[in-house]
Amino acid sequence: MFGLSQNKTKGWKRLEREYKRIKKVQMRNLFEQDERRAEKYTLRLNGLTLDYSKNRIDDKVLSALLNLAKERGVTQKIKEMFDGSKINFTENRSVLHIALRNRSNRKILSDGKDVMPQIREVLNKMKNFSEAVRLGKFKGQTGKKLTDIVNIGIGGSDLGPFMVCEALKKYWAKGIHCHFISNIDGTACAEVLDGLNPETTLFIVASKTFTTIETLTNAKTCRKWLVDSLGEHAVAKHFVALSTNKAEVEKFGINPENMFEFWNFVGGRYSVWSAIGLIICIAIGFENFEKLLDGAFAMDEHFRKAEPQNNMPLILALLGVWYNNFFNIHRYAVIPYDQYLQYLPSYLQQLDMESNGKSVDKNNSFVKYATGPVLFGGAGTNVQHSFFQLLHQGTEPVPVDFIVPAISHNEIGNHHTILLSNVLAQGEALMKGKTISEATEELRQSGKSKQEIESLKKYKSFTGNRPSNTLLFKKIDPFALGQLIALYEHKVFVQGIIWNINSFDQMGVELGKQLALNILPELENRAFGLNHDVSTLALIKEVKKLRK
Ligand code: G6Q
Repeated sequence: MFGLSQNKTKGWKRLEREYKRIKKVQMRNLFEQDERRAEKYTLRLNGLTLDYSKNRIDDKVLSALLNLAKERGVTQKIKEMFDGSKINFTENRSVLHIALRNRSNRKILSDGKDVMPQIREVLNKMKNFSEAVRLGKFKGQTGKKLTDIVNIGIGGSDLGPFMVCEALKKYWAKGIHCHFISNIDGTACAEVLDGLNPETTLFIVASKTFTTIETLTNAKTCRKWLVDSLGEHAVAKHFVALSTNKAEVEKFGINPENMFEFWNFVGGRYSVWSAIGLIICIAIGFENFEKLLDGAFAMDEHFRKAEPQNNMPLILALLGVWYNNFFNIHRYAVIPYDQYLQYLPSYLQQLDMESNGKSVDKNNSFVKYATGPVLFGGAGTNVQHSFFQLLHQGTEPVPVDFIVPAISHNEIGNHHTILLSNVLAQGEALMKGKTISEATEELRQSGKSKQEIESLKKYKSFTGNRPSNTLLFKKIDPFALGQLIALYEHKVFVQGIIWNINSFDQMGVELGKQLALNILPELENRAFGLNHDVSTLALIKEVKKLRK
């Protein structure tokens, strides 16, 4: 399958044979045959447990999957990332989000230069600034404490800080409130600004390139809102920037002293560990932000050093490949059973789908196999009452990752034990299902007539044999969250290696941006009859009519 000819490799063919062998095997039988199955297919790391026993695998499958990883040179590729090789080859860049959370004294090189000193310098600046804001030492223009922090950014400059701030809400400093403006839709701005006091508001403009139209437009609107009330001078006290682009930051009117730098070796969707995390530092304190980095670093070290069969991100990645390429299931769901993690699926959606939604391989050929799957999800138990019907009885299985903190930050009555019983039951139900004879027996016991049983038994049956992973840990805290995010980052990376694609560019985002720039002048009556298809032309006309 790989290389210019895209011929199937030996390892790939071996997995195809394994698939033919195992496709009819029921997981419930595998559990019956092997009492040690759960223990055998469980990995543990710093309080994080991955139970992957409810997958359609056995030792032979696992060994064939690990063989594929070996064949694809995964270990070497991991080393290349950590060594700063330019693995983002379409943009000629190193991929060094791992350096942002390197908590050791190890040097990490990009272009032969150790990147650690500059990373530590920015971290220090983030520490000082966030502490000054939290303590009320860095004040607004009129001398008041800054209590409302607004992050203006989109995509990678929004989803990470937003998800982490929400996940760690219990750690927010008293009296500090975080807000996020992302969408170009004026509603996003209006809803956040409504009710805020300019004197106590700090805006963080987060943009790696500082050219993103949504972010700059939102930032300009917020700037005007502030200046209208406090005057031009106030900008220095109420605006900071997070960016790689000093020139554009200055052009926008933010003093470079108020800029927190990061670098091109940090991809947008991997940037939560960089200056992009400033709002997190202000909300939860720098010490807690460091714990987030510690968690990610612990996962990095594990990923770098653990043997393949014990390597959590690697195993998760291989299971994903198993379903995607051999069972032809091109989707999966991530379901956190914790309200604070409700935005994790959206965050992971970008991480996975922007990284591996690619169809040209590293040899410049179109791939002939499936790459990144569709990821979706939502918080349990809510989603049990919406799309779980399809997960249980739809025509195609959807592998699920259940994310489960054993303790809630809000242990009220028995809420959390009910929640836990639900998540454990879902995994069990998906795996076991309910045979027609079991459904028949259940209906009989409930007193249904023969005729009723006949007409209902199929509707009441479940095929089961539907895979899930369970990621269990004590409580959602900064360290646990750091570990979890890094786990998925590395999983996505390994899958990119297997599929021979570049997980670190995002050319697909560009086309829509280009075309929007072409349509804007028409909507604003600055140009007419540009080159569009007839459907788009008709829609432009209609939109203009409605807006008259
Ligand atoms: C992420 C993408 C993308 C990016 C946004 C915002 O990996 O590159 O989501 O983060 O387009 O870009 P800026 O930070 O440059 O505004």
